[in-house]
Amino acid sequence: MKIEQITLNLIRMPLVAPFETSFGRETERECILITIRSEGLTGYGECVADADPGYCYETTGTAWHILHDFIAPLLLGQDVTDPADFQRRVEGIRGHNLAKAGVEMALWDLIGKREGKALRELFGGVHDKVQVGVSVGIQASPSALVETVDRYLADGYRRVKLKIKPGRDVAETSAVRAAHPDLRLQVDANSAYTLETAEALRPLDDLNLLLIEQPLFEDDIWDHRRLQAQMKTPICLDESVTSLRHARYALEMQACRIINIKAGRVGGLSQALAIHDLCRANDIPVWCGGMLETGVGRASNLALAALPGFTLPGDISASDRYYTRDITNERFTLNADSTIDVPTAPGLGVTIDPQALKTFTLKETELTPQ
Ligand code: OSB
Ligand code: MG
Repeated sequence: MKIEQITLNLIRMPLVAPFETSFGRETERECILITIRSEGLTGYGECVADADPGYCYETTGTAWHILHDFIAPLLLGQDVTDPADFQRRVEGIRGHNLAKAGVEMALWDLIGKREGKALRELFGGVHDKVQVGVSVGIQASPSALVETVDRYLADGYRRVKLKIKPGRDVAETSAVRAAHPDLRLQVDANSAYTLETAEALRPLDDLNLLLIEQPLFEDDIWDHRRLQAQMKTPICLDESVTSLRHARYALEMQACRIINIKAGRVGGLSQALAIHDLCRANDIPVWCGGMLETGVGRASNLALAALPGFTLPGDISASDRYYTRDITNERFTLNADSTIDVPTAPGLGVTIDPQALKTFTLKETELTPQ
C-alpha cells in the first residue's frame, strides 16, 4: 500500500459525564484521529493518548510529535505491505505505543477496505456480538456510586467495573456488592497502591470480584506476583503489559491470572493479537480494555473482542455512555443481553461525520511525501 497522505486531527470531545479515576478527573476527551490515503482508499485510526500523562507517559502532545516528526516521515511515499512491515519500519522508535497503534489501526482499515473484509474477519474473530460492561468512575460517596451503578444496570449492563483509589475502595465496593449480590463486579486501581498500601484491599478478597485490575505500579510485574500470591481474587494487569514480552513475563511470573488487552497500550492490533494468542495457549482469560474511544477506536475494540480468547466482558460500552455526538456516523448501542454487535462493513466498518470532526478539531495537519 503506497502511503500517499497522512492527516492528523487533534480532537477534543465533551464526555456526557465526568470520568474520575485514581489519576484524575476528565470532563472531556482528547485524542488524535489519523487518516491515511492510499490507492484511492481512506483508512482511519485512533491514537488513544489523552491530554494528560495520567494513565501512561504518552499524551496527545507527545503522540502528535512522534507521529508528525518520526512516524509519518518513515511512511510517506513508501509501500507499506502489511502491519508487520509497518512494525519493522517503526522499530527504531522506542516506546510511544499509543502513537504507533493509531497508525496500525488505520492500516488495518485500509487493508480491510481493499480486501472487502471486516476487521473481525481479518483477525479470525468468532463472535458477531461481544459481551460488554461499563467502567464507572469514582463518585461523590458510596451511595452516589450505588445510584450510578443502578442507572447502568437499568440501561442493561450486566458487568460493572468500579474505579478505586486509596481511601475510596472497600466501603464503595462493599456498598455495590451489598446492593447487588450477584452482579459481575470488578475494580480498577490504575496503579494507585504499593505492596504496603495494598494491605487495605484485603477485604475486597471476600467480595466475590471477577478481578482486581492493576493495583500496583505501572512498570511493575514482580510486586504484582507477590500480591497475587496473597489473594484469592485474580489480579488483572492493564498498564504493566506493554508488549508481548511483558505479557510472557507476567504469565511466567504468575503476576496475574487475567490480562486486559488494549491495542494502544501494546503498540498496535498486531501485538494485541499476539498477546491474545499467547494467553489463549496458556488458558489465561483476556478482555478488551477501553480508553473512552470515539466510534473509530470502539469499532476496532469490538473487532478485537470477537476473538475466541476474549472470554470476559470488555470495557466497550455503548456510544451514549460517553458522547452525545461522535465523530462517526455510526453509533454503537447495547443489546438486551449486554452485548454490542461487531461491525460487518469492510475495514473498521465506520464512516466519519465531517461536520462533527470539524467541530471537535483543535488542530489539523496534512502530510504528503516531500
Ligand atoms: O484503566 O481501563 C482503564 C479509561 C481511560 C484510561 C484508562 C482506563 C479507562 C477506563 C474506561 O477504565 C474504559 C472505557 O469505558 O473506555
Ligand atoms: Mg485499567
